[in-house]
Amino acid sequence: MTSNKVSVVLGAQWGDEGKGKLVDVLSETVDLCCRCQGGNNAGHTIVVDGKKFDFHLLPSGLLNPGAISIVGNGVVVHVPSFFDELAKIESKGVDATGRLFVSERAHLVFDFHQIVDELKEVELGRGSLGTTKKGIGPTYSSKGNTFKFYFNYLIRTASRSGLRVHHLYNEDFPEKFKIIVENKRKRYGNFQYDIEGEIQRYKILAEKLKPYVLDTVKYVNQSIADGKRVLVEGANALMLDLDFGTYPFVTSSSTTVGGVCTGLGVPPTKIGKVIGVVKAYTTRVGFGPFPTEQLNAIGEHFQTVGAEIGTTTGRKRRCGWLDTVLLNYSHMINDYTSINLTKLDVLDQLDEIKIGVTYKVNGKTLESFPADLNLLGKVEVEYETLPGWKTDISNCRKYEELPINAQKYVERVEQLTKCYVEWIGVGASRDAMIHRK
Ligand code: 2SA
Ligand code: GDP
Ligand code: MG
Repeated sequence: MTSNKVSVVLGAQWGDEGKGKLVDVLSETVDLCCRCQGGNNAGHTIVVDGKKFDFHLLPSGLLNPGAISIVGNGVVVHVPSFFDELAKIESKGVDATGRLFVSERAHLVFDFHQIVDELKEVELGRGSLGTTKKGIGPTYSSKGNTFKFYFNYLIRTASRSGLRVHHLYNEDFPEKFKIIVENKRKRYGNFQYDIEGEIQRYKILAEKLKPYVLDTVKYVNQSIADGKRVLVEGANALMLDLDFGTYPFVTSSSTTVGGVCTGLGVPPTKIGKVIGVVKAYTTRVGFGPFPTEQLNAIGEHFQTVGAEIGTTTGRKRRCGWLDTVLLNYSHMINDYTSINLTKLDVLDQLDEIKIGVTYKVNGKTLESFPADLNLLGKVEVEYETLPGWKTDISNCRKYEELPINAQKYVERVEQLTKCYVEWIGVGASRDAMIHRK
């Protein structure tokens, strides 16, 4: 039996590579566009005819009127933000009626999770992570993996105390909600929170949400069986993955291709293309080591020319050269079938361009990407230097139209990563993309 395969778009670095734009471009040819992890910490920007759309919780495929959008079971959902974002998108002329669904199994983010997110960051002090304070970590921690003190031992346990979308429709929802908030107050101090007011608010929100709630596991699998074209939009990125990222400076979900299976209930045998989105340089928001970071004029160039400002929090993104040690680690875990190299135009004015190719500690080359951040913080990066092209490439739409030095840069990235660069971004707008077949 031949089966239809799911295509996946994943961030290959520390996020903000331009996943939203590729998803928007690809969604013109799909029937379903699904989010499988993360929440409204994500910020995916799409520019169409000069109009800017920011997606946080909702799939970027919503701009394509022919695609059904799915918020999968692995996503954490703050219901008020769901409706705020929907209203904002609809006010720009997008009609989402009957084509947006949220999994009944998705965990709920409440305002108290956001309060706790902030309190935890304060508690961590100098060791804080620089989260988006959207309550993502506390919600995933209620769902599953969490750390607890047990007779002086710090143990990893599954908390299983979260509330999911379907719980909104149970009679005992208020009671469960109260117990959870009280427990958080025991742990974090008696923070201000109108529990009764919140319960009343969620009575109304639950009714409003009803038409969007679906058994998405069944729906997505049935769609695949029916030969529908399914696209998955990864949020955050490999280096922010809870297991494989620069722990603890990571988000709280599985951002790898594995997260697609657990976040949608899709078997691995149904996954086809896995497109890694790679920015032509590197950025990260939040704290943690960043070997190719440039705290100099080059970093400022990327920051200003690339407009590197957080889509969700407005924070300045840290910037540095492309890092192929990191990319090869990312590629090993996700096995990208091809790459979308984005923001190549941001390099237009540079005389020369560097690519990080090796990590060394005390003169010795590291054989694999370090798990220990003390070690990662110490690495010296060896770079290759390529000549720039000093030409505006923003109007190029075919590979052959790129200046020869830009082509050489792309081809060097391919050699270093052993992965085909299928898509090249040359500007923010939807049409500013080169597709090599
Ligand atoms: P969280 O809030 O618990 O997920 O934060 C944990 C770490 O994950 C990082 N993180 C992100 N990194 C890049 N982009 C993200 N989305 C927004 C954007 C971020 C913004 O598109 O710009 O606006 O600041 C994102 N979301 C989470 C975060 O910085 C922490 O390092
Ligand atoms: P995402 O989180 O991976 O979807 O990326 P973000 O939307 O957070 O950040 C990417 C930013 O770069 C957005 O402002 C996009 O509009 C913009 N962008 C995407 N691709 C390109 C490109 O090829 N060139 C330029 N100049 N901007 C781009
Ligand atoms: Mg982003």
